[in-house]
Amino acid sequence: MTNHKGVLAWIDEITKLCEPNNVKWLDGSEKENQDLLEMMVKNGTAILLNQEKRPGCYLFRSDPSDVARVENRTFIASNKKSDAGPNNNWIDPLELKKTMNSLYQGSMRGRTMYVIPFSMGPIGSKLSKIGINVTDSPYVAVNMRIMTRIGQKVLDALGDNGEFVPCLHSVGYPLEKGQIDPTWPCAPIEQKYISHFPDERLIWSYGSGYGGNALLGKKCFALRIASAMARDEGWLAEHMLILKITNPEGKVKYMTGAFPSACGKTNLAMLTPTIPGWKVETVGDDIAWMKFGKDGRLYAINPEAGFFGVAPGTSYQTNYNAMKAIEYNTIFTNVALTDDGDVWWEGIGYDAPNHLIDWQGKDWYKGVSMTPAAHPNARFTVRADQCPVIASDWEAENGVPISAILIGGRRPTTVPLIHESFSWPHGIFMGSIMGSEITAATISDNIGKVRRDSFAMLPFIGYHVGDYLKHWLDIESMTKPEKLPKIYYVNWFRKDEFNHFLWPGYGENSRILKWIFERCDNQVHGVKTPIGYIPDPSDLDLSNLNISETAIKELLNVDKAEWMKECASIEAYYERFEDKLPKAIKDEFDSLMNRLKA
Ligand code: OXD
Ligand code: MN
Repeated sequence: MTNHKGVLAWIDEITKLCEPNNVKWLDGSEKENQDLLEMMVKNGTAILLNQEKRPGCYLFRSDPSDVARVENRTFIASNKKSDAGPNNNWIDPLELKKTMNSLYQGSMRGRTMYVIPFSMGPIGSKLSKIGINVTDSPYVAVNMRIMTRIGQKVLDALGDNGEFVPCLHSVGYPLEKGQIDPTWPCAPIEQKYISHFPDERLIWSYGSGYGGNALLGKKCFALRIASAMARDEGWLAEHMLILKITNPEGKVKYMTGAFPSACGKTNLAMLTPTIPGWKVETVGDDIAWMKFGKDGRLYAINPEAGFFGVAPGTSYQTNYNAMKAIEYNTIFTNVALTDDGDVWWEGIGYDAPNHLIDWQGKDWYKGVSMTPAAHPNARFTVRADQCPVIASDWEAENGVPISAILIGGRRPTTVPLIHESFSWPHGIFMGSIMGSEITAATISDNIGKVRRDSFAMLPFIGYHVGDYLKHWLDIESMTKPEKLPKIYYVNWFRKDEFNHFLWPGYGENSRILKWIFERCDNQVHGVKTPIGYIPDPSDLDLSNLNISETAIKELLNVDKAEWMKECASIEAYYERFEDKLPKAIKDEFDSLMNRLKA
């Protein structure tokens, strides 16, 4: 319980607005969690999986209309439209509140409203922030317990007048007397609103129960609202993994990495190195908050406490550690169910049995059914400390010092395996242009075009992307140059003329991490190219790797003509920044053009 007047007044206000049948404050205990899960099994919302094969595991199936983040229903309602920028949907905050208030009116009728105090980051750490989540979804409640730190201890840390972000969530499906509750209640798409009020640090989500739309600690708080806080307070809230790497002599470094979706971010965070004596451990797989320490270096925390990972494609071959983590105490959503009560998905690393129940609860037959058995965005939710390679200091109160920032995307052409920036502003320029090439698997009429996504943050910046890049540039003046992490652009996805990947990826990426590690210590030199420093092939550890010299040459090739084309495409992307492209970024672009022409 709490004496925090602000919290109590807000809960009172929401109770009056949403009219739930009951209000339940969650204390975060195991018993409370079990009760919620049992209730959901009883009412058919959850399926208890085979407890011998998957102890403590549950399966949920969402409504087919509610399977992913809905970017076109996500809003940044800043006071001024120009603060939201071209990267966000904007609605005037007063108008949006009016619309949403009428939706919230009585929206929790027939349901229990859960009050979930949660901490993003270790409870009590100066780098952490507190939120109070109100939701009418018990599914959200059990997921929030995994993804964040919840309960009474958070209220204790908040005290009587601490700062908190109110996070209101309703599935938008009030129940009238006698009305039957569907297994996955949600509102129609045009009534879904994932709304952020960055000026008052407030989140209102309505109509969806899925992932980033509903687990408000993740994208809504830890990225969209936190990025606005970070801009105002002089730190960085980023869509980045955090990894710890130890060399054979026992020397440790920490790196963060920003990648758009489908680039193997979770795999990189949990990588098993193929080079002897090197160790990689996980601090975080999705979000990093970085603040300056007393020594002038940037220190990162993972604000989350769990992984909400994409299941399809995850196998013991692609990500052994994630597979080990999800062997128990895991919530699965929209994966397929086997006849013996286990889970299956496309890319799990072994054949489907002849019969499954697919993610929509329908019979699925191998070789006959034409649709995927698991939804491509099916997820697992698991506590971070279940990962066998979680770093012992992953919850370090003061964070971990960052030596290198990695950025990257899927680029079959043009971008070499690795290049290092010349300077901080040059690194920010590199981050601004990163992205993935669109393949046949995505939007067919744009094949070959690059979808640029500055720092993989376009859908997650709570303000204007131009101001965001300016903030990254401003970071430079907050410390001494030698204290700043170095910035590296990696591309594991370069292909040869026969459309084959040139680089084996996965655990072999440790070879590139080793080069970065050694560059940070000035143990190896960089070869200057117009786009940045690349490795001298003799400095890359390629021992016991079956790769040809031609492939290495191709992987490190910087083709001026290709980069001139790249520049034309970058210029087109920058047009979207209106008048807010920082001058330093434009200068970096001009310098690149000059180096390419030289
Ligand atoms: C995620 C995403 O779910 O980036 O992490 O969409
Ligand atoms: Mn993400």
